[in-house]
Amino acid sequence: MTLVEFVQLKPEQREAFDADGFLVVRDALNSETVRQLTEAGDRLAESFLNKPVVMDRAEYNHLDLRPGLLEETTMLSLVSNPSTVSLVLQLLSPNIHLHSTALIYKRPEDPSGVPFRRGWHRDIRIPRDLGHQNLPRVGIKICYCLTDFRQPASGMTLMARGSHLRRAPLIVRKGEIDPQDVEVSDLKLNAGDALLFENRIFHTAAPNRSDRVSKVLMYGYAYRWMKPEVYLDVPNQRYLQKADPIARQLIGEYRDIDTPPWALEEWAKRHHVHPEPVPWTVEN
Ligand SMILES: O=C(O)CCC(=O)C(=O)O
Repeated sequence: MTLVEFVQLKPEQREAFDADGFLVVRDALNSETVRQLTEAGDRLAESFLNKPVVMDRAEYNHLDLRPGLLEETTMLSLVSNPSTVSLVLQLLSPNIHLHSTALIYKRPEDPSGVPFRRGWHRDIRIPRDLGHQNLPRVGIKICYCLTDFRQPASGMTLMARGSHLRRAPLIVRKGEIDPQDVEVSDLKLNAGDALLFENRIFHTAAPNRSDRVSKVLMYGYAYRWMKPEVYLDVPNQRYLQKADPIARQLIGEYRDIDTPPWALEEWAKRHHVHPEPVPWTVEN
């Protein structure tokens, strides 16, 4: 896939993303692409999928595989998926690259099992250094659904709607697992849909109480001055040889942040979505 195809971010999509901290993109992938990605994902997850059944051990039933995804040709080409990456570019800027990759599978757990402790968090650990006040938006993850998520509690990541603007930690009452004063969204999505969410939104993994394995791929994009996760730090030359200039930027070939990101800047100019330049000084 290449970014030859341009998808305009609609004003109402921008408003929804700014207000909620996330955005659903329906039918971001066609069924053939979902099939190919699932085949590749199942290959990578083979030993996880073949483990004996043990209910009610979240960590045992949850796979979060990060390195090695781009070895799969379909997962490599997903890095430039036009229907989603076009939108991420317009929400951040052309100065971005791939920051993380994850294949997340959750096996079914006992539907009547006790609720388990959540892992509510904001991404990239930025609040550990900057606190919760005045956090910037610096990255967006694209969660691609490889299975349907039509029933509640079927393994979709939970989002605390609007919590990206929160200036304090979440408040969870003693003995409870979810925060009190925010709307917890368990989104109903179909295979092929994508969920975009930004780094500041509080979100958590949740158990899969359905009777099928839940499957998603999550690709995180961030400004080029953000160091990617360690397994993407040095781009593999084999990936770069197969890539066009835009994919090369996204995979991380443009390492000098003082050099402009030509490939995506030109793309943004061509489609009239290049942000206004920000000067260092202005004449008074
Ligand atoms: O496994 C999940 O559903 C959540 C993943 C997550 O929290 C993350 O990628 O930051």
